[in-house]
Amino acid sequence: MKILVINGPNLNMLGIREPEIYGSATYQDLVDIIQREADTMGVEVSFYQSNHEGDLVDAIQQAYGKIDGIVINPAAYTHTSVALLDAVKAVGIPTVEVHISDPDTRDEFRKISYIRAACKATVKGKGFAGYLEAMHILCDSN
Ligand code: CA2
Repeated sequence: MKILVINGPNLNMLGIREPEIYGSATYQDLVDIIQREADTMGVEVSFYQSNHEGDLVDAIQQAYGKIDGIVINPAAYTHTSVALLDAVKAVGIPTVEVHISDPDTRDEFRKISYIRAACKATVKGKGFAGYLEAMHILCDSN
């Protein structure tokens, strides 16, 4: 089982600003936590982070035929991007949407998720543990 973990804009800044919302651990800490869980599960995991919508679309397309499941936190593009929705639909790879915070309890504009329609599940408001739950959802249904 091969899983690709995709993180969108500004998530490379984890631990640097807004610790009250996203915690004080860094993006590298997130990668390390996911890698450890993947090793325990016997899953092959790879990582991609970009601040650019088209690069995220490219990463999803490049996963076609190579990756069995995608865990994606599209960050702000959750609330704006039909392109990411279309990319996930196009490749047909089982995908789980993750949010560190719970966007539904924040600003009104965060209540919309375009990508959700193409995802098999959404995990939100569980911090970094949400990424691990997402990997388990993908593995359990594989
Ligand atoms: O809760 C999440 O994971 C979000 O996807 C994070 C996005 C936000 O736009 C979504 O509504 C919910 C923002 C990521 C920004 O990350 C930062 C990390 C550190 C400092 C500042 C921003």
